[in-house]
Amino acid sequence: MKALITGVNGFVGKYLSDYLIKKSIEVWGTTYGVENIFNETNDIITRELDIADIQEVKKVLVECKPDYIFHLAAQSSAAISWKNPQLTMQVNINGTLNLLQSVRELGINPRILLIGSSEEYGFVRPEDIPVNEMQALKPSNPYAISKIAQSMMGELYVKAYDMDIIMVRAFNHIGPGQSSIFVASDFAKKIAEIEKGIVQPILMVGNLEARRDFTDVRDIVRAYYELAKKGEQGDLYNVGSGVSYPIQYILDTLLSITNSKIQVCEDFNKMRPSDAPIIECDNTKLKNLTGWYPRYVIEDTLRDILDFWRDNI
Ligand code: A2R
Repeated sequence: MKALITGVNGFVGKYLSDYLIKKSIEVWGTTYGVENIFNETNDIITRELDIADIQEVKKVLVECKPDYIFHLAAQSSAAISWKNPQLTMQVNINGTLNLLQSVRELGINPRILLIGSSEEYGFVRPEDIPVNEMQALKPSNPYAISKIAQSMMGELYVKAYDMDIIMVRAFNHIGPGQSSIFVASDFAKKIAEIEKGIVQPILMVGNLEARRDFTDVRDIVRAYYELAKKGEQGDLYNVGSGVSYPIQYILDTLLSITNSKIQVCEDFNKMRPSDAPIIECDNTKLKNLTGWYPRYVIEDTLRDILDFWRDNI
């Protein structure tokens, strides 16, 4: 079995590649932009690829001939999608189209997982919690729209060309190695900097009341693998723990692990008044199909994130 992971150098790609290798799957990965962190001991065959270039996409597919494609390559930040909506659409929509078209034109038939986001649901009313796959889509940023377009293209290619595609909506995932533009990593990195005396012992925070469904990235990649094995062609699955925590809990847990005395201050620039108060995943469909459940408890995940920053600052 051979799997191609686009965006293997990203946060999720590193964990997914490790997991697939442990399952004795031959892993190929495409890298972009950053220095290639993989070397031969990682057992991954890597190719540089700009997903926006269809000729490059075809070249990689011809060479690799994957049984599975995990399409992770993306402009993955909602915040950056406001600053650069064109780039977001180019990478997330055209990039996905390049992948689907290339597979079709080459006449190969790998199983493809298109990784979307809970951002596609957008503003969810508390009475619609937990969010299942039938929830109306009310995107509130360009990134969310790009991922909706991706899912719709996926569905269309299944119907029109009978391609073997599965769509995923992943809820917030966290873990060691995530960029500090995401909340848990942001807090943990600051705490590690405070512990080392690099910055003043003050932590600036945004809205602490919003509740989000946080899942450990190591559980997320296990769900992707299960869906690649057992998902129904053309179906769409939520991936998330099913439990939501207030951001306040993330903060309090991290503060309880450090010995540093830290002052917490509100930063009005980090407040997003349009945020949905609560987002929680209905993962019934995933659970019924695969028996998946999250194995990591959030307190352990947060400790691992803080330890990561302690080691990497
Ligand atoms: O921007 P970079 O240098 O970090 O590279 C990212 C890569 N990427 C691309 N690959 C090929 N062609 C492009 N034009 C292109 N632009 C960006 O995709 C990065 O290595 C990878 C995405 O990784 P992360 O940003 O770390 O996202 P994460 O958290 O691993 O999420 C995986 C998937 C994404 O589709 C998200 O939208 C979704 O899960 O939630």
